[in-house]
Amino acid sequence: MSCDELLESLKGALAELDESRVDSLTAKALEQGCSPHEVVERGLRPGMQEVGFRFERGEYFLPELMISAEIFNAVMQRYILPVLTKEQSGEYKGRVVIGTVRGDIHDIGKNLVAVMLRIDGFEVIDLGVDVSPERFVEAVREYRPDIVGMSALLTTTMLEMRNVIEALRAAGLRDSVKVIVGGAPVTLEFAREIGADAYARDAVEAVTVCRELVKGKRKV
Ligand code: B1M
Repeated sequence: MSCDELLESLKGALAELDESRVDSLTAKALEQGCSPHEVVERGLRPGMQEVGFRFERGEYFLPELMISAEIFNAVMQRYILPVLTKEQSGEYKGRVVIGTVRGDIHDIGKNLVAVMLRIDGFEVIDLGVDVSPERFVEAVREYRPDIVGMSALLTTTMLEMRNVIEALRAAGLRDSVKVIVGGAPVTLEFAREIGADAYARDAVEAVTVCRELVKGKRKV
């Protein structure tokens, strides 16, 4: 099977919540030479999206969403992270405070962004999920990061990103950090509208964008 075919099957296996097939197809795809990034972005992430569509259509319920997250995390731990961490660059790039915004407990994408940033040489302070604007402000005071990263997966919680930016402004800290936002419902237009400095569609792009942000080049 070609890489494309393997990744298509991987997407289907995750959508079906077939853990052993997800496991074996991930291993095969990596053996075949598909990059870990391709496996995640063209196999696993579309599989998760399909789980989401089935949830919307009433074919899946909350337990299936939770199972999909467990399967995703298991193959990340078993196959993807060991390959990625071998690629560690080591050179220090800067400090990032990251979190999933208030009201939102989705953390798979945020964790992936945090891992990729660490591998690239960023120091990452991960505030976890359901992070209030006050907590972001406190963390900026405490850690003095170069960048604040926010993730949101719900159309309702993405609005919290604006509140964080406003809270940073009110605390007189907005100019001391660059702000990057991301997550499935977030767009470049939304990032511009709320006054973020940058947006990234996936974890690899987040790394490239953060590198540019620390060099002071990028403004959305
Ligand atoms: Co929920 N969920 N969920 N869920 N869930 C979605 C997001 C949903 C789209 C499913 C659907 O209906 N189609 C839908 C939101 C609809 C909407 O708002 N329009 C939804 C819903 C409704 C809910 C609940 C409300 C369900 C309920 O309770 N009735 C509930 C909300 C809980 C809450 O947060 N308050 C809920 C709960 C859950 C679980 C806890 C069961 C579980 C999450 C487990 C966990 O994260 N630990 C879950 C899951 C698994 C999903 C789906 C199926 C998968 C999400 C995922 O992990 N994707 C999701 C469907 C979907 O995504 N389309 C869905 C894989 C991950 C690698 O991709 O997170 O997009 P993603 O991250 C990407 C990019 O977005 C980007 O890079 C990442 C890597 O490429 N990125 C960034 C992310 N953050 C970034 C930050 C950056 C830059 C890039 O800079 C800082």
